[in-house]
Formats: sequence, C-alpha cells, structure tokens
Amino acid sequence: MTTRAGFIALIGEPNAGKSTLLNRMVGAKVSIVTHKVQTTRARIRGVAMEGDAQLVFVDTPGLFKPRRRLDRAMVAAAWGGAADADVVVLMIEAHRGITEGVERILEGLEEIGQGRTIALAINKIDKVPSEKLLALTSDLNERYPFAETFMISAERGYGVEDLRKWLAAELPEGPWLYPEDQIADLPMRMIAAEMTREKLTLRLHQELPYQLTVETENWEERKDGSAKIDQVIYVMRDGHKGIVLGKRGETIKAVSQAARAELEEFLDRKVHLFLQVKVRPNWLEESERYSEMGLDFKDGNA
Ligand SMILES: Nc1nc2c(ncn2[C@@H]2O[C@H](COP(=O)(O)OP(=O)(O)OP(=O)(O)O)[C@@H](O)[C@H]2O)c(=O)[nH]1
Ligand SMILES: [Mg+2]
Repeated sequence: MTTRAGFIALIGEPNAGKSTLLNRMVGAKVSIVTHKVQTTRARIRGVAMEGDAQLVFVDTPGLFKPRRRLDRAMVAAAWGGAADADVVVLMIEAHRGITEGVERILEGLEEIGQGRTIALAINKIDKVPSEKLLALTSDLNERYPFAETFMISAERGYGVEDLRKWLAAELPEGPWLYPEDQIADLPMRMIAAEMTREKLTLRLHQELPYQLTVETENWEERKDGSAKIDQVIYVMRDGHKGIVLGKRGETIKAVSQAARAELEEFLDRKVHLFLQVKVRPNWLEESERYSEMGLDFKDGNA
C-alpha cells in the first residue's frame, strides 16, 4: 500500500470559514467557530483520512492588518503555517469577493507560493447566486495562478468531498504522521480553554472578546471517571471583570454551563468546570500568555 501524508494550511481573511472547514474535514469540532472576526488565535492541527492518505489540516488565524502585539503574533503564526505546509488553501468569502484584505494576502502569496501548491476555495457559496461565482473565479485566477479552484460551503458541506479528494492526491508519498484514530494535535487543556473562550466571545460585545484570554490551570482526573477542570479568564480591567461575571454572576454561569456541556460531549464523560476571572492589565505583553496559546512571543515584536 502506498500511503500519502502531508500538511494542508487553510489561510484567509478573518471569518472566511477556515475553522468551519477544518472541523468538517476532521468530522469533529476541534477548532472554535464564531460569527466574529479573529476567533482563531493560533495554529490548530486536525487530522483527516482520505483513502490511503492522511491529511493534516492546519487551521490558522485570519490574516489582517495587525495593530497589537497579539495581532502580530497571530498573523505571523498564519503565514508560518502556510510556509510550512505542503499545500495551501486560500479561502475567500464568495459574497465579499476581492477585498483590500484579499489583495494583501495575494501579494503575500507571491512570496511563499514559490514551489508550493496553492489552491483557491471560494467559500459560503450558499450566500450568492452561481453566476457571480464564475466572474469571481476568473478574477482571482487572473491575479494568482492557483493550482485549482473549488467552490464550497464549509458550513453545509457542498464541494468539500471534491476538495478533500483533490488534496489527498496532491500530498507526497510517505508514512502517516499521526495514529489513524487521532483527530487533533493540540493539548486537551488548550481545547478546553478554547471552548470557554468561544462561549465568552459569543456572549460578550465589542472589544471585550479581544481583550481576554482563557487558560486551563488545573486538570484533575477523578476516581469516578469525571474530570475537574479549573480555568482562569484573564481580563485587562476591573470593569471587564464585572461584565464577564454579569449581574449576579449570570454571564459567567451561562458561559460555564455552555462550555461544560460541550466539553462533556467532546470527552464523553462528566466534567466539573470552575472558572475564575482575574484582572491582569498587562497580559497582552506577557510571554507566558503567548506560550499558553501556542504563539511565539517574539513574533509579536517588530
Ligand atoms: N453561510 C455560510 N456561513 C459560513 C460558511 N462557512 C463558515 N460560515 C460562518 O462564518 C463564520 C466564521 O467562520 P469561522 O470558521 O470561525 O471562520 P474563520 O476563518 O476560522 O475565522 P477566524 O478564526 O476569525 O480567522 C461563522 O459564523 C460560520 O458559521 C458557509 O459555507 N456558509
Ligand atoms: Mg478560525
């Protein structure tokens, strides 16, 4: 049997649907998804099988014009993911087309594209009439010589099978990189922290989701088969702490319940989740916070 294996980086603007596609390819929710931009902060690997090929998908943070140290580290992680991959899939939102952000990414591709297979996936085709897609496809292919173009809906699953089959054939021959039954390469404590961050992002408004981070501080396996998980939510100001807690603790309670339910489903066992909110005005400048997220602190420099 000839096996194939390799890394496939999903890149694109924030909100393009990269994490949605990764989850669909893997068949489980390993990367968090929200309707807000800049949800994913680090590289997240998910593993999918297609025949004799093992496809290691690398979900990356969205590419945007960075302002803060965290933004810069995120964008560096995304380009780094593309540079390390065997195949890169650029995801574009069908209804938004070629935005300024997309133009910038196309320029970046010129640099990392040398000798690498780059495919185009026009996502969210459920949102636009098919006539529009043809024009967008030819516009994009005029700007960059994509190896192939796919029209997909990551959310509904349209076109995803074709994309997976094509990607499998593009990967180099070689032994599998992970055990056949492994679906993610991310510490469980980090997946758990991400689940809580997703629920916070969905509930909190404006800038607040971008000014907090979640870390799993302690994970205890109990004799009865359940897990006790302690997490800390770092916020930047006292006022933020009050908002995260909510009136009579209602917000944090709802977040905790939603995150726990998802964790229990993922782990298939009972979970006791304890959340604590700590004010840490300078967490965005602390290297430890970055290593916990799986980001390079130094990339935030410059
Ligand atoms: N209508 C539609 N919505 C989609 C599709 N794919 C993803 N979405 C939605 O688009 C939003 C963003 O999806 P994500 O997967 O979080 O996007 P992302 O590219 O990972 O975003 P960042 O992590 O912020 O870079 C979510 O609300 C998804 O449900 C699709 O095919 N059709
Ligand atoms: Mg994402």
